[in-house]
Amino acid sequence: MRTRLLVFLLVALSVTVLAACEPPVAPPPAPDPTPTVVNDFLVFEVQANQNEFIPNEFVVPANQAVIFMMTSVDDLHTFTVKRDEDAEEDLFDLQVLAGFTDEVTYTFEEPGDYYLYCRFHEQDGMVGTIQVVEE
Ligand SMILES: [Cu+2]
Repeated sequence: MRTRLLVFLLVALSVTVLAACEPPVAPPPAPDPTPTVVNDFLVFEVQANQNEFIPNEFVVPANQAVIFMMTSVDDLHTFTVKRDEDAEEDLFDLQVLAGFTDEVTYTFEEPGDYYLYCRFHEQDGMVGTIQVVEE
């Protein structure tokens, strides 16, 4: 019984050591597209990488406070939203530096499709949709 515990501990220790030695070469895994609920906020994780939002489509209930938490992998990106593509004003504009994660909190009131874009890479197709649905 003692031996078994010792073997287990040794294996656990070597796995930990190996994990710590792994070089940080692999790109970070894509975020889970399913939002989580934290203190009545609906939290969406987003990744900005190679001029793409991952994911780039979101479904949000109206009148629900949401948090978009974006990690930028490779560049300065923004998570900027307007009522639609032709709207003059942004509803909000989150800027995230390469290697950082930041968040914005917003409550959409009117159902419909909202336009998501990156101010620096919209021309490169870095756009998306936030679909606000009835509660
Ligand atoms: Cu960008």
